Amino acid sequence: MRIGITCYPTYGGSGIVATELGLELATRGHEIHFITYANPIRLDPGIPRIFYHEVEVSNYPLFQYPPYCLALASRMAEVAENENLDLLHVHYAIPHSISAMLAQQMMAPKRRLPFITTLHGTDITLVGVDRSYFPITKFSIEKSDGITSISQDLRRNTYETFGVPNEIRVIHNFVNIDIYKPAAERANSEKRLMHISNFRPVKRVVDCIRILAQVVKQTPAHLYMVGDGPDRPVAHRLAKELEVERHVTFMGKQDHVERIFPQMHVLLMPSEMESFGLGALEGMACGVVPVATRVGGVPELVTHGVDGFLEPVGDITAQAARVIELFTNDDLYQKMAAAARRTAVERFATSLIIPQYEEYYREVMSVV
Ligand code: GMT
Repeated sequence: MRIGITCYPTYGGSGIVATELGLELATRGHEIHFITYANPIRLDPGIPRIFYHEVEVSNYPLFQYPPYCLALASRMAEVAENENLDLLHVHYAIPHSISAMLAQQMMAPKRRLPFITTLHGTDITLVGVDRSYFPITKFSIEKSDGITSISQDLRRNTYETFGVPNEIRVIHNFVNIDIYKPAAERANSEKRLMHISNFRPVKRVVDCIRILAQVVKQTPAHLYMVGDGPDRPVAHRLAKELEVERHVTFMGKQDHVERIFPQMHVLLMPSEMESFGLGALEGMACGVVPVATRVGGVPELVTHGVDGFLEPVGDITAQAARVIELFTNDDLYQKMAAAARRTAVERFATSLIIPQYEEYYREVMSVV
């Protein structure tokens, strides 16, 4: 198949899923055309069957807001025609599915160009419910030829919020278990906690600092904060205030997280809302045990007490107690780390999930 993929290329889990999906599909013989405003993160140049088409948004003094959505639609139609694309697959509803719909209409006199929208989370739970975007998000879902959601919970939420009539296919996030894998040897001199996110308020990064402050009162630990975003300075300040600064390292944005995860022991994901929790899955594939919040689609990934722990949002004491339990009971830790890896391998490996996308593409393409 010849597939055009559009996503937010430099930021967030949806871009990572879209990029890794493109890479996996190319490995399986499909031709993948990324149509984005920047080269997607995690996409090294020169990979066979992967092409990148940049969307250029020219500015004009009249435009207070350059119309990216239109530039994207033009580019999608152009690439679809020149490269004879079978399908467009857009990640994150707004504005990508509206651009895809316009491209589809531009192509209509020549041939059918179906498009699939994958819902990732905040496109529904934050942006979609915002008053200014609600009607267009609903419309974009209704107009898509296919809709996938990354968890049952997000699917339920989408139906509840928008009351759309479409069938929504759940296709969970996935992980390449050959790239994300436990280290042959993990440094055991220091107990390592990790957090990875875009440091937005929904991630509750300051909770990580509060958890750490409780943990170090009981047992030695070091917290590695990976990523960047608006709440990073707040977390930094709190670390100083709570006098745990020397136990925290802010690592900033990292390109090769598959090299970092295997050196960690526990992943903190104290999110307010999480439609799935890709970071937790990547960690679990590396044998890192997640201590997360019981929200959204996270229980579809983490089985409490088996391959990770789930506690209420904002319950710092409960989350810290789980970390302490793991850091002071090595048998329990080893058992749960092995179970975490097993979950990634047996339920979320690319070999299990990518065929679900391929199957869905065929279904959507075959509709006449
Ligand atoms: O929250 C993020 O990290 C970014 C966000 C996005 O849309 O880019 O992530 C969402 O998509 C990920 C990949 O499908 C999911 O694993 C995350 O759970 C989801 N984030 C939220 O729902 C907050």
